[in-house]
Formats: sequence, structure tokens, C-alpha cells
Amino acid sequence: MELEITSLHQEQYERDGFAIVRGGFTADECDRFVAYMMDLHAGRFSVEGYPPRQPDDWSRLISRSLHHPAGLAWMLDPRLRQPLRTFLGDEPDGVQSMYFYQGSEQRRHQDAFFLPGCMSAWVALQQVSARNGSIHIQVGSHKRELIEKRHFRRDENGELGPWYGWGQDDAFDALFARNGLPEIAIEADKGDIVFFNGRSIHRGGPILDEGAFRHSWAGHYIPRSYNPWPYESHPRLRVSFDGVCRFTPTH
Ligand SMILES: O=C(O)CCC(=O)C(=O)O
Ligand SMILES: [Fe+2]
Repeated sequence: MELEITSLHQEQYERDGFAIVRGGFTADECDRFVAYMMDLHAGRFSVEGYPPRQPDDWSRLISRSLHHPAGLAWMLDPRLRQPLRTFLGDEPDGVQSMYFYQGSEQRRHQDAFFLPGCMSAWVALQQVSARNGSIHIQVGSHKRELIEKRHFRRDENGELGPWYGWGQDDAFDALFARNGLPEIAIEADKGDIVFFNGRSIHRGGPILDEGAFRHSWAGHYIPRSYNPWPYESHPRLRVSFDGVCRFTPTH
């Protein structure tokens, strides 16, 4: 099964910084992934590097240089390859995935701040709405400023970066306000995929029903030709859709 990326998706991605592909994964695939992650959480089976968690620890699970089999399979699902290639304009390499048991309520940010050059494929594994904390995206913000880590520091000449002295979360809120663009709350059904630009300002929205599950998954990808890895102290594992693993040198 191929994911159908229409010219409307492409226009929306270019114009707004994101595109929603409805029903990209089947309900059955989502249910099986959720069951796997619940079993992993409870220790009903074990994967090295992913020990069972405390029963009340539903914080997001981030995989970078080590992937559990289901997360790796989702990150490299062949259906994601062509859409990512289209949106990135290059062959995609997976660099990270996150599993969310619950909404994150993460404050506004740009993923490219953390992972320069990246874009995301975010998948609702159940219905996602304000009840369990939808994601909010500032429409068109991908065409505006990107906040970078060096903006909070002095440069090599001792000059203060443009966000020097700011707290990171406050800087993103200030940029959001300065952009003056609308923000939308994504409503998604099980299996819907939200592709979004790493420069788009987004957040995990408020959760109305405290403690509600919001099973969802996000994969983060960089273009194959993107080689610098300026902000990490360790070489970064990137996995291609053909299964080849590479390390990006740091410098
Ligand atoms: O799902 C969320 O609550 C936040 C998602 C997010 O920030 C991301 O996938 O980059
Ligand atoms: Fe994010």
C-alpha cells in the first residue's frame, strides 16, 4: 500500500509547513503498536535498553542511537519514504523517534532547534483531540526565523547572540508572538499522519482530561545530504530506508 501524497498535500506543506495524510496507517496496525508499547512498558517482554517502567511513568520514550524493533519498523516503514523524500527534497534518514503514551504539553519549540535540518512524521495511534492533548502548529512559521542554540551564546568574537539571556521556552513564545501567525490545533483520527517542517513552531496542547492516554508516535528525519551535526557531543546514528546505518561525524 502506498501513501497518496497529492498536489494539495504538497501545496499545504510548502505554504503552511505541515500536511495531514488521513488514514496513512490502518487501525489494526495502530492497535498492535499500542499493545506492543504497553507490553514493553509493563515488562511483559523485554528489549535490551528498554527496561520496564514504573507503572505511573507515562512520559514520552525517546529513541536515538538505540531503537526497539517496533519503533525501528515504524521509523523505516516503506510507506513513509516517498512522502518524506518529496517534502525533504532528498532521501530521508531517520535520526530519532518518540513514543507518546500521553499528551506532552511540551511548550512551543522548533524541532530543528534540537535536530538541525529535520522534519517530522507524527502519527495518531488513537483519536487525538483537546481531550487528550492535541498538537498545535503555528501555520506558516517554517518560513520565518529559526532559533538556533548559538543564538543564546556569544559568538567567537564575543558578540552576544540575538537571544542571549533569554530562556529557551520564552524565546519560542516571543518568536511565536512576533510572527503573528495563526496557530491551529490538530484533530487526528487513528492512523492519520501529520508531516511537518522542523522549522514550524509547535507544541503539545493542554490536556483537558488529565491522565488520558494519547498514544502517538513521531519519527524525525534529516536529508541524506545533510552532513554537519553541530550540536551533539556524540556521533549521531542515522538509519536509511534501505536499512543502512550511518554515523554523522561531529565537529
Ligand atoms: O506530540 C506532542 O505532544 C509533541 C510532539 C512534538 O513536539 C514532536 O513530535 O516534535
Ligand atoms: Fe516537537
